[in-house]
Amino acid sequence: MKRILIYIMIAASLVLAACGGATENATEPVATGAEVTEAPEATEAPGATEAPTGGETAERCGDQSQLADEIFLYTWVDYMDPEIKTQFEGECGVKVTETNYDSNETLLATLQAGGAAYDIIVPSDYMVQIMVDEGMLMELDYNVISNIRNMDELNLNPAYDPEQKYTVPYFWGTSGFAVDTTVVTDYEDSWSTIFDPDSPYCGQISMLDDTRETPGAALIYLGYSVNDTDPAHLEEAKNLLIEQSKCVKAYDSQTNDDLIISGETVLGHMWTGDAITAGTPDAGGREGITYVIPREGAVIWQDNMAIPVGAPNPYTAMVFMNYLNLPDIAAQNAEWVGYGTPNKAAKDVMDPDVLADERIYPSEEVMSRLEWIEDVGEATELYDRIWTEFKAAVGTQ
Ligand code: N2P
Repeated sequence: MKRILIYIMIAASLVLAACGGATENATEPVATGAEVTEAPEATEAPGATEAPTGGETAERCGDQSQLADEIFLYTWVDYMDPEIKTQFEGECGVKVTETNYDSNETLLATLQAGGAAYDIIVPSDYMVQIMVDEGMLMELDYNVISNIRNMDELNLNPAYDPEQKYTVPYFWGTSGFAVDTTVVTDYEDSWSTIFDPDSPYCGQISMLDDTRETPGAALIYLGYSVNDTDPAHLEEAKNLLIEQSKCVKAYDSQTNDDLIISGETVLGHMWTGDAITAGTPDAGGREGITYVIPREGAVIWQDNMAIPVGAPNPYTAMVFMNYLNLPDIAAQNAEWVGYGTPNKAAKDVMDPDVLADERIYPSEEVMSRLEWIEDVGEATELYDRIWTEFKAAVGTQ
C-alpha cells in the first residue's frame, strides 16, 4: 500500500497549530509521572515532571537528550505509513524498527514467551483488558503524550482502560468483507454472501485467520453475539465454518488484501482499512474493490498503543506516541491506512471525502448494529478449542 503525501494538510496543520490547536482537552486522562519509573531498566529519565525545552522541536521530539537511538514497534501489518517512521527519524533522530503480528493472540503469546523487547505494541480493546489484568502494561505519562488532547473524547476512557492509564487510541474499524465488484455483481450486504455453501464464488473467498474474529463472523450470521459462550452455539459456528471451508481459498489476516487485488479471491472477510486500500489505486489497490458492513452486524474494534512492562525505551516510545498524534502526522497516517482515526484534530486537516466515507466512518444506524469483542474470561478456552477443532477439521493447521 502506498499513499501520496498530502503536503497541503501539513501546511494547514501548521497554521492550525499556530492558531492554538483545534480542540480543547475534553477529558483528563490520568497522568502520573511516578509510574514511569516502574519500567524495568529504564535507563532513560522519564522526563515526566519537566517540560521539554527547545520550542517546536521539543513539541515534536520531546527532550532530545533523553531519546534512545532506536525503538522497537510490534504491530499489525500495513498499519503505519512507512514515511512517518522516516520523518520521525529525520526530525528526532530515532529509528523505528517494526515487526508484525497477525492477531491479538499472537501478540500475547509472543510477550508471554518473553525474550522479545518491544517498546510499543498495538493490542485491540479486549486484549488490552487481558494484558492489564496480567499486569503486562506500563502506565503512561501524559506530560510526555500531551497530544492526547487532540483525541476525540468518544474514543477515550473506554471500558477496557477507563482511566486511560495504559493506552493511547490508535485506529478503530470494523470487520466486514471486501468485494471485487468487477466479478461479483450480485452481492448482498449480508454475511450470506460469504457463508453461502453454494456460492458461485466457491474457492475465491478468504476469511480472517483469527480465534475471535472468524468464529465471530459465523456467530453473527447465526444470530448470536460475538461474545456468546454457550457451547452449543459455538459448536454451531464451528460447523458453519467447516461447511464453508470448501469454498475458502485462504484463512489469512495479513495478505488477504493482496489476494483480492491480484484477483485470486473476489470476496474476503477483512478489516476496514485493508479493504479500503485494496480499492484505492493510489494506495496500491485497484478500482472495483469495495468494503461492506453486513446488515446482520459486524465487529467494531479499537486498537491502542501501549508500552509493555520491561520495554527498553519507554520515554522514547511515549515521544513517538505523542508524535503520531500531532494533527498533521495523525492525518497523514489515517489517510494511508484507511481506518477511522480517533484524533479529532487530525480530522480538521483531512480530506473531507475520506471523512464522509461511511465504509470507514459508519452512520449511526450502522453503528448501532456493531458489537465489540470482549474478554470472555474462562470461556476463552472454549473459543480456543472450537478454533483448534475447526482448523483440524479443515486441515489448515
Ligand atoms: C491492519 C490490521 C488492523 C488491525 N492491517 C485489526 N485490529
